[in-house]
Amino acid sequence: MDAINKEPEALEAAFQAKVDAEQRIEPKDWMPEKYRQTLIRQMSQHAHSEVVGMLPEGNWLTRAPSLKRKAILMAKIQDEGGHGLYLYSAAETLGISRDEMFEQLHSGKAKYSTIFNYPTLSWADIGAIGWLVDGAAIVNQIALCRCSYGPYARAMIRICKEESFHQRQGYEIMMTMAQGTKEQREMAQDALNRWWWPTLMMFGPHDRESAHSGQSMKWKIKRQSNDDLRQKFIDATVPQAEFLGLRIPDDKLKWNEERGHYDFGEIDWEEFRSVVNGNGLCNRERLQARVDAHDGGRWVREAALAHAAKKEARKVEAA
Ligand code: FAQ
Repeated sequence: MDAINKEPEALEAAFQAKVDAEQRIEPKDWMPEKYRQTLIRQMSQHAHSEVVGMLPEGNWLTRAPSLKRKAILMAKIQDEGGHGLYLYSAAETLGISRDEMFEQLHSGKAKYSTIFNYPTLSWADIGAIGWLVDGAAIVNQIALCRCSYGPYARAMIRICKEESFHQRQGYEIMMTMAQGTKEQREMAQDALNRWWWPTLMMFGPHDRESAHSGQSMKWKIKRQSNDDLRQKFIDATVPQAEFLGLRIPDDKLKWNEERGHYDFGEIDWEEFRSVVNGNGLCNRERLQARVDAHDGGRWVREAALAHAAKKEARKVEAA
């Protein structure tokens, strides 16, 4: 039956049945308005995170310790920009324009990941970001490869492949430093100390506090809960830290034989809320950098539009 002739309840039931049957929802399919809005929120926040996420690493481009490290870091940062672009494009299929999404970011209405509001104080932070932040992003995004919305799931497959390279390059920096001089080992440990807890916050609040999880899991936008993904990340990362000879800054971290998982200490949720609400160490600086970049690029966008219009006019004239 044509979607137009169906009652809203029947449309919703057919939609849920499709999701339950693991069929993908595509842009032209009927979808509940709240599903569309939830995806726009999550995908645009995800895109903003990728783009703002270029800034902490960008800080070290001019100070990378060798030409090779500089070239690798440049390529990684460009990948993150590319991820933002796939995600903005995927979100546009839901009927929001890129300009609207930028406006939401620049006005402070849209969120982006808390992790990018922390400063990068030493070269070891670049290793820690690749190892931990990209590592956490992969754990979260592998689950999103099976998201019910087709364009988001497909974007995630490519993004995960690139994040996997990013994670390895970060781990390799940490390995080099952990096997280096005493000062280098101390820098690596200091970076782990500062990035560990903020990385755990990337997975969002506890399941019981998570406003959107229930509905998003039912719609198979999210396939695993915030706490399950956080645990998965910790279980995978602790042996990696041991291999580096570094200590994770959590006295409560301990393997629990019965659960088959690591137990760990409580996250400072006060700090999380404060960073979400714009009061992290770098929130203002990050947002200002994005606003300035957007304003600074205005002439390029205008010139590109003028060029396209001129080309089109010439084509019409010639015809
Ligand atoms: N930061 O009900 P929930 C990367 C907000 S990409 C800020 O649990 P949900 C690549 C949440 O938005 C990293 N806000 O929400 C890279 C919601 O607020 P709202 C980004 C957070 O959506 C690496 C409220 O709290 N990845 O790293 C955070 O079901 C290196 C309630 O929370 C993604 O965005 C947070 N950490 O679950 C780039 C992945 N956590 O909108 C450069 C896609 C929660 O009601 C360098 N997103 N909030 O005002 C997701 O998987 C989900 O959106 C979650 C949150 C899991 C983040």
